[in-house]
Amino acid sequence: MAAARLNPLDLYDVRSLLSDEERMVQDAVGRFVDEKVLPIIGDAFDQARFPTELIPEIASLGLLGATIPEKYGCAGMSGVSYGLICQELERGDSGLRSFASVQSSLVMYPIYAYGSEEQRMEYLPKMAAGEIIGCFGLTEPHGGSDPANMKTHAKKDGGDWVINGAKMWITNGNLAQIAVVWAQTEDGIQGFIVPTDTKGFTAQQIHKKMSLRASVTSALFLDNVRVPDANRLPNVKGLKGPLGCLTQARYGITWGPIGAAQACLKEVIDYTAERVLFGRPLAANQAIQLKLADMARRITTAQLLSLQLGRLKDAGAMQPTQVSLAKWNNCRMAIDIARQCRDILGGAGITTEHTAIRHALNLESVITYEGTETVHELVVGRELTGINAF
Ligand code: TGC
Ligand code: FAD
Repeated sequence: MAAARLNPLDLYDVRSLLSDEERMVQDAVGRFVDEKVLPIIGDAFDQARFPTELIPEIASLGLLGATIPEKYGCAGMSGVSYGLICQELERGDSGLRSFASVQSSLVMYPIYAYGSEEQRMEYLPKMAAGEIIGCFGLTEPHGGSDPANMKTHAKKDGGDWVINGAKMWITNGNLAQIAVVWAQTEDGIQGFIVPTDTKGFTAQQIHKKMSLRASVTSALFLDNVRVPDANRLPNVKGLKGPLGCLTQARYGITWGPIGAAQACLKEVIDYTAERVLFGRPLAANQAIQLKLADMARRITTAQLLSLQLGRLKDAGAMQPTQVSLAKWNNCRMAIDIARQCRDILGGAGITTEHTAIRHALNLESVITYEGTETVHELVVGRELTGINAF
């Protein structure tokens, strides 16, 4: 009797390791992506347009700030569920996952983890509902890998803070009603909630992007922006504040590229079965099967890595170095697979009628933001040797 066929996108049945609730979350987001995202995302990418019309449904599915407790209007899901949300959204497009990552891990998380109870109550329910969109300003034009060398500064002036500086490559910048801005102060780096309609605050959208085209990316300028002390995040000082947010977002990003790689592999499995060259399906060639097998091996490895990371996160034991290893591995896995799938599609692979080139181009950003591949390799190297090579 022939063995039952395995799921080519989940060869180790990682889904069987999920709880019922986690499977339900994955199915709900998967349906949303199949029905609402995939039909429009190729055109949105071509038009360099973030599909804002999807925000209400993303919010009503509980995908914004998903791990934050229900008390704040959020869904109170597990870290693994959050990972699955990222995986499914990025199966649609990295831009959509970026939107959710920034809102959830980079804006709602610091308000939840470092904010006052008043700040949590004021912002989190509205952000979960998609009524307030946020952006996260850490990177500056002179070099994002080294945020300790930050030039943006905030000066105390009576009961206010006056912020001056510039931020670069900021996701959601021109969509946002609030920005979490990190600035140097006399007491070290601190975070401020800055309403984007504050006098002196400007967001300028970055155009000509060949990557993350279905996402808004902006430069922020702060010219004597004045906010009250009530807008400072009171419970953290120092670089560990923004780096703590990055750990949350990077965790989600370990899952996202799995979805992008699955989308690409699925597309070429179907394509190579149908395309006939030299009198046989493309898939009948050893050279093609070796490539497909290698993709499945790398996706499986990434799935197991992220799931174990998620279990560590939910047990409160996840370490930043472990996140770096998975972010590095899974982004590299996905970009290699997307590029190879583009090649297997031949000429057809160069248009957005197929998904591989869109994912490959998007992954150029994903492997760069939230710490470049080199940064994460060096974090792991530092852990192994005890020597800081930065
Ligand atoms: P270092 O001396 O290592 O650490 C300073 C303090 O921070 C603590 N820490 C962390 N805490 C939480 N999570 C982490 N990942 C942490 N890493 C370090 C550390 O314990 C220390 O605390 P304390 O109490 O001793 O003060 O700092 P360093 O300057 O040596 O860091 C080096 C390096 C290169 C690792 C760091 O600067 C870095 O990660 N650079 C990359 C910057 C980056 O990733 N930027 C991302 C910007 S946001 C973005 O890209 C959003 S894209 C989103 C989207 O669209 O999806
Ligand atoms: P640099 O830091 O100048 O690095 C340039 C090169 O030098 C890289 O290859 C890097 O790996 C290498 N390098 C750096 N240090 C070393 C070293 N010690 N040894 C060897 N090589 C090294 N930032 C935000 O704050 N908020 C956002 O919402 C946000 N969204 C983004 C969205 C997009 C689409 C993109 C592309 C970026 C976004 N970023 C955001 C910024 C992102 O985090 C930075 O681009 C990233 O951290 C790298 O910084 P950089 O671009 O200044 O490159």
